[in-house]
Amino acid sequence: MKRPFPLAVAQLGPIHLADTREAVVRRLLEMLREAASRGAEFVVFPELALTTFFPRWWMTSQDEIDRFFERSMPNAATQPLFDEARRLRIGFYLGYAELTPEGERFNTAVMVDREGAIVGRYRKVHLPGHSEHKPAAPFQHLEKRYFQVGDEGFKVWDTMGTRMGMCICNDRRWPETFRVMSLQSAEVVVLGYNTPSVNIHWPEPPHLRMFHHLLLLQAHAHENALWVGAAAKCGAEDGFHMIAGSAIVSPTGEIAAQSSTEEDEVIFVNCDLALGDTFRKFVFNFAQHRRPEHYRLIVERTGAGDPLPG
Ligand code: ING
Repeated sequence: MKRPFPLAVAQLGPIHLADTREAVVRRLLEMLREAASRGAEFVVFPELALTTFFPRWWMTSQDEIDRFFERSMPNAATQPLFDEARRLRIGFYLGYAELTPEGERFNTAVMVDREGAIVGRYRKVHLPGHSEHKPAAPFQHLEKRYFQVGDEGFKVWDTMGTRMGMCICNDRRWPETFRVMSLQSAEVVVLGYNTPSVNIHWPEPPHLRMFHHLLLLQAHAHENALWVGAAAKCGAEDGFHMIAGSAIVSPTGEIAAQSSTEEDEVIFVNCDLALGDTFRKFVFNFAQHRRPEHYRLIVERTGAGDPLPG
């Protein structure tokens, strides 16, 4: 029996330093309305969807850095998005830089239900890049400098008639991210990303950025029997290019929809959650085929490394 979950991914083109949050929210509203017109009940927006990818810039003044952070959510700039989503009865994922009342700073995403209520929050765990200035590099990647490591783990929430989890960008490169959520019976994982096309550490062939991005989404979706929705912020922000490749991936591991531009673009799939049931029952059946005691036996008998180290 089909279990429909109409999902849209709203890809954002560049956000430049000079762009205001209000201008960006107008773009998000336009895509929210398009998604609703195509029957979506949930929309995925990108990581850090309200500002340019500011970790590319070396900054020393905390006041200057904090201009990119939100002190509350929703707030004056984003309230129109929450209001319109509630009117359209659409839930959404929104990534942004969070500055807490206690002065903590996270790369955060919220999950908002169809009543416009924040039902879940995720703070990015895998912070890539570096914390010191690399003056010789063409751009910086200072997430380790501007954010703290997320302190709430990978959770799964019962909402929108399914069990849905969240992650952010670099998290998608680590198998633990999706496995921890599928062990909590997630059926859907949604994420946003800002992925530079150029590697500042070695002359990586450009095609590998997109190849690895899609490979990881497809592999982690399939091996965890998940629908995965991934929204890019992409194109050249003040001249610094980031890949697109927004996609909705099925539990089969196949790409069900993919963006074809590097601009604001909505993709949509009427996902059938029952597809995941099949793989959870006959292939990735943790209770039947993935027994923790099997791993313990291996470690006891052979002294091999713990399969789940750390
Ligand atoms: N961006 C990139 C990402 O993980 C990166 C950084 C790219 C790390 C390629 C390693 C390899 O997609 C963010 N924001 O995490």
